[in-house]
Amino acid sequence: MHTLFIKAKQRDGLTISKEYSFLVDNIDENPEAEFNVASGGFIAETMPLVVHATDDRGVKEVYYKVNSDDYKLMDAQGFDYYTTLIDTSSYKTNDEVK
Ligand SMILES: [Ca+2]
Repeated sequence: MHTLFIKAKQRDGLTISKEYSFLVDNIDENPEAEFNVASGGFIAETMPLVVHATDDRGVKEVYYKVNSDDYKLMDAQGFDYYTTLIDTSSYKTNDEVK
C-alpha cells in the first residue's frame, strides 16, 4: 500500500492536506481471448466469428486467420467484442467425425 499526499495552501496561508492510499500493479498480464466456436466443431456456409478479448492494459486489435491464410483484422464492436464473417465455401468439406 502506498500513500499519496496532496497539500493546498491559499493566499492567507490556510493549508489543507489530503491523503490517498493506492496499490501498484506494474505486471502486464497476457491478453485473453474466447471464441464462440468450439474447437473441433463443425461450421458451415458463412459463420459469424465472435471473439471476446480482454487485457489488463486494454486490447488494441484482434486478428484471425484460417489455415495458412494471412491474419486479418477483426471488427471492433465495443465492450471487448470483435467480430467477422468466415465464408467456408472455399474450404474443403471434412468427412463426418466417427
Ligand atoms: Ca496486458
